[in-house]
Amino acid sequence: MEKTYLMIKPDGVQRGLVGKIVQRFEEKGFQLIASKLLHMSREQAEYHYAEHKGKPFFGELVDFITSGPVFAMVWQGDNIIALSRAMMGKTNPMDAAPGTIRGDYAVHVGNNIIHGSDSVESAEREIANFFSPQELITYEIPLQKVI
Ligand code: RTP
Ligand code: MG
Repeated sequence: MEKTYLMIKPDGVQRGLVGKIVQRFEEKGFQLIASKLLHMSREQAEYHYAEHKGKPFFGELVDFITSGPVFAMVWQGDNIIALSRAMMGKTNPMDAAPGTIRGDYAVHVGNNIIHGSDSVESAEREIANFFSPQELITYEIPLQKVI
């Protein structure tokens, strides 16, 4: 089953949006297999955003993501990487459609509420940056069938 790393950024945590955002992914039909509130180190942040190292916004991005606690989650489901990014909306909330998380709750690109992995490789790397394998709790959902 495909897994992804979803993270409610410090702005989403401070605005009390954790419950609403978790609810969207539950209602979609995805399965939560790990979660925790954490305040990441600069090292973890620089590793998480390594692909953006050298870009003009990198310093601000690391400052922001380490400025307060984030709500880190691992979710699983078919095609969850693409589907969760569609639910999040475009990176810049100015371009994010209403009905998406960023479209509904955010205005500025630097404060766009949520992160989601963009590939299977990124998801594996990002999950390992914040969770040990023992923290991923996979479980059967007997009444769930795929048709
Ligand atoms: P994320 O990694 O946070 O899920 O977002 P994303 O894939 O949609 O966007 P990405 O290109 O990976 O950019 C990572 C985060 O950097 C901030 N950003 N700021 N000031 C800027 O021009 C700018 N561009 C990107 C955003 O907060 C974005 O989520
Ligand atoms: Mg990204």
